[in-house]
Amino acid sequence: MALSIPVVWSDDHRLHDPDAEIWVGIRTPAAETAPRVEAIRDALVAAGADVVPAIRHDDAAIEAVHDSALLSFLASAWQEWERAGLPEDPGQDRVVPYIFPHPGLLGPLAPLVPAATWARPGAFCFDTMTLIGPGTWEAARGAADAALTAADLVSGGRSTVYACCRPPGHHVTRTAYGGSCYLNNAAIAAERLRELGAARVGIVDIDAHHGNGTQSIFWERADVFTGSVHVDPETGWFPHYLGTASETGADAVAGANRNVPLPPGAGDADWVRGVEEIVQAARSNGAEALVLALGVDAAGGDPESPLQVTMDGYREAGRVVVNSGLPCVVVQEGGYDLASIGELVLATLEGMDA
Ligand code: SP5
Ligand code: ZN
Repeated sequence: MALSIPVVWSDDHRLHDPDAEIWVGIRTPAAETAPRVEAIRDALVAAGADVVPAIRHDDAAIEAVHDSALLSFLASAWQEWERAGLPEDPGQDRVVPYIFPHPGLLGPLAPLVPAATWARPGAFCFDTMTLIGPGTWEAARGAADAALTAADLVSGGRSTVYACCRPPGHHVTRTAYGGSCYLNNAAIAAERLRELGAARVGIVDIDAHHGNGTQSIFWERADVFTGSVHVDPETGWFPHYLGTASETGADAVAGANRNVPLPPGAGDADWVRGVEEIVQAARSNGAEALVLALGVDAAGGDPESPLQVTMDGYREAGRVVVNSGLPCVVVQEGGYDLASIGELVLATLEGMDA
């Protein structure tokens, strides 16, 4: 039987080619590449899914989540980099930060706005791995539009809609990008669901990495529950500085965030239990709709994480989410093994398909 869940898609993702990640100062090949979502789309179309084009939404839907200074930086970063001549001298063809307005640098002082183009990215980016090139902004905008279009369809009565977002989004906070992400597509979808009538929304993040950006954006919010099951950052994994179980949301809304960190090597049993725990917590928080931040990098074959989830594990996670009885926007996050990524997303959506 054909997959009945629609796939929202933007061709604009192809405009984004980060090419590389700068890790410990070394330029290494990018893991987050265009063939990722092309492989996902091919697998879903082969399973009979309908492809729906992403509809352009007003900036207001994105400004509901992100600081305007971050958005104007992202929209103009590449053009400014090029105008400053940096691709020729010193020969850097992507926007990369080099100095950061670290709290330890500034103490009580407010940062200056740097006069040098090459000093500005550090004010908005928290790592060196998330490069900006000529089409990055258009692609990120297209991914956000895909998430918004999926949220519109779910608000209009569809029970499950999949947004094939690229670049991914869950590491981006209100004010800073990183982790191969530029706009927080899941957070943008959640705010859209609220705007269109859901009083409370739950975000269930099953990417292998902690959804730090989503957690941060809704930290003080009772009306958007956030939960993440991920490889324990305290065992040496990105985002390294946060993502523990003790992070439960601001005091006034304690319990509105739930983290389930797992040890490297954890497989289906522990991971699916973590997904259940988060879905249950979202329900307890009164969620009327869900956003599933679907990273398939927790799979055993993925090069970016040590978790060992199988195809059946992802299928079971899909069932757990749909058994909540809540409508759900599914947003693509990570997943880097080109050979299996399409089948992993398909397995998850099959688990969700009525
Ligand atoms: C959306 C998502 O899954 N983002 C994950 C970003 C985590 N990347 C951290 C990579 C850490 C260093 N890996 C070394 C490989 C160098 N190419
Ligand atoms: Zn990830």
